[in-house]
Amino acid sequence: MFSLNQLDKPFAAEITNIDLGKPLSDETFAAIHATWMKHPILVFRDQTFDVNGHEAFAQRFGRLKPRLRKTGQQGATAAENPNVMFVSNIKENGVLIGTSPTGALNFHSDSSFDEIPSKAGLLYGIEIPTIGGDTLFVDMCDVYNSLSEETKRFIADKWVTNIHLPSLPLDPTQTQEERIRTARKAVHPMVISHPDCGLPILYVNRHQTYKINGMTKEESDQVLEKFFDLVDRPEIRYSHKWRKGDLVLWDNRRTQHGRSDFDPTQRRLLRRFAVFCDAPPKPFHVEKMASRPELEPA
Ligand SMILES: O=C(O)CCC(=O)C(=O)O
Ligand SMILES: [Fe+2]
Repeated sequence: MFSLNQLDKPFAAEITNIDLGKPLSDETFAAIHATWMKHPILVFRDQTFDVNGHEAFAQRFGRLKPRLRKTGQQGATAAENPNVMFVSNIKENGVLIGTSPTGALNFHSDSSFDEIPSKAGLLYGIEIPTIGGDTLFVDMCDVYNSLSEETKRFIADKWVTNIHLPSLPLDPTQTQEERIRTARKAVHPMVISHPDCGLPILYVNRHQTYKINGMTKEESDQVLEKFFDLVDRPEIRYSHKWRKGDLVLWDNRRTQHGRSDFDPTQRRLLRRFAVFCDAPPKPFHVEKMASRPELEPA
């Protein structure tokens, strides 16, 4: 049906001999989905679909999540389709056509600052710099499993607040306090349960997790920093070196991703669709959790 090769980490695999631009039978899609549940990072090589083919494949996974920025805003594509997003440093008429234009990116799980984040990201490589700009992936189920029993007990009943601080140039009239207060935010369990396979997943990330609820910011920073350092270890990541025509599909519940730096004078253009989760992330330790708390004032 298609060929599968494990990449240098067991959670990542490469799929060849499939054209995602052609209609896929239910049987083929079910085989892709089952493979994805075993390897939450799937790299499909040599894809040539246009934006419609890309969108049609993304829609097989569920309802598409619109991009954050509106057409005409800095960092939004000019495309009328509200679901397509570019990750790019390219400017047209002096305006960035995509988000996350330059530099390294901290590990994160897309839209974890929304009550209903995305379950899948589908990123397609169009223009690739010659060195750097790798997308880095970590399996947060593995990270959870590597924790001591004492740490697992400590985090079992915790909620965290995630916030969205945009990667684009800051509004110079806002103070940092105002940015945090007015940012898009959501409260989620620190350990979530994978909705399809029930596995425990550590759900905090350096880019978006602002605070553990019920702790002071200082206490929380100290605790979170240890988890962020665990995620940052190079030996546990799969570094995706892009080739033009790659489509990378990630399970956004189970994995986090970041990016290595690259030469800002080289063009980088990737096109992305994201798919909504079916419901807010659920706690792994339901019996230990009080009901979802209100947002704490920042
Ligand atoms: O630029 C990249 O490699 C990753 C960008 C990213 O975080 C995303 O598309 O969600
Ligand atoms: Fe992302």
